[in-house]
Amino acid sequence: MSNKNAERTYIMVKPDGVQRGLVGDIIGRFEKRGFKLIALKLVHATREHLEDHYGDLKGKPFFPGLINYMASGPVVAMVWEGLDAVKTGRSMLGATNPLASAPGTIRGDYALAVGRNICHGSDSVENAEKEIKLWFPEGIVQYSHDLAPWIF
Ligand code: RTP
Repeated sequence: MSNKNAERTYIMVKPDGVQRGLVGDIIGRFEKRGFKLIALKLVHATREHLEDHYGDLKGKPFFPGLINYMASGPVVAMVWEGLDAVKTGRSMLGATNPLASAPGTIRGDYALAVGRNICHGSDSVENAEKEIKLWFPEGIVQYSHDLAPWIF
């Protein structure tokens, strides 16, 4: 049975988010919301790796441009854990097209173009599991916030 309190999602700051210095803001939003940071690394991904990540979109007219964009610089790969993390993570990111993203969301606050939309978030628990395995094949450090009783 799934435990929504311990749900995990894969969140990635895309190359434009890294270049624009938005990494700290994005991490801060997830921390302040109450999610637990489970894994984090800076990666300049290969085209093959990105084609695996976006495998479902192969054949879309924007696919080559998407791979060029994602391969243009390092990304920040993260796993966040907490209550309903997949759905809540997507709502914090905003709509795929920033022009349709509400103010207060990451894309709604910082982006205008669908081809430069700053961040990625898993769209289902099943895809989150696949993406976490793809980006963190080495596994994830386990730790408990319970060890730090001053964190609420
Ligand atoms: P993501 O996977 O990056 O979180 O985005 P998403 O689920 O919200 O949207 P998806 O349809 O999976 O598209 C993946 C990424 O492809 C780029 N895109 N460009 N030019 C276009 O029409 C177009 N449509 C999508 C965006 O960077 C989108 O986030």
